[in-house]
Amino acid sequence: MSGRLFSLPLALVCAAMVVPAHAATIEITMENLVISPAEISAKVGDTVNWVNKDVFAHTATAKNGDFDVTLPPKKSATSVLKKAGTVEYYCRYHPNMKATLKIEP
Ligand SMILES: [Cu+2]
Repeated sequence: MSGRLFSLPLALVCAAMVVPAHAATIEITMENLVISPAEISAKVGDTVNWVNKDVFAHTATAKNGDFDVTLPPKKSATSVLKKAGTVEYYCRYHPNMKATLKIEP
């Protein structure tokens, strides 16, 4: 009987550990032809939530080819960072929209 009483708290602890503590979601917004923040740090395993607040489409296209996300007007998308490095990216439709993503291991 006492064994069953102890198993419930243990199960709750295990469930809490499924999501690694360091994994975070960072939000990058595109509004009025500006990517903000222009420079942000993240870690491998983090999720980027790309938010397009404009009424036209944008892309987040990595210069090194690591990612190429297309964002229809007023839509958002997510991508998970898999590789460390400093990635410069831009919008293919508006090449003067540029930003940097620093991905730490
Ligand atoms: Cu654009």
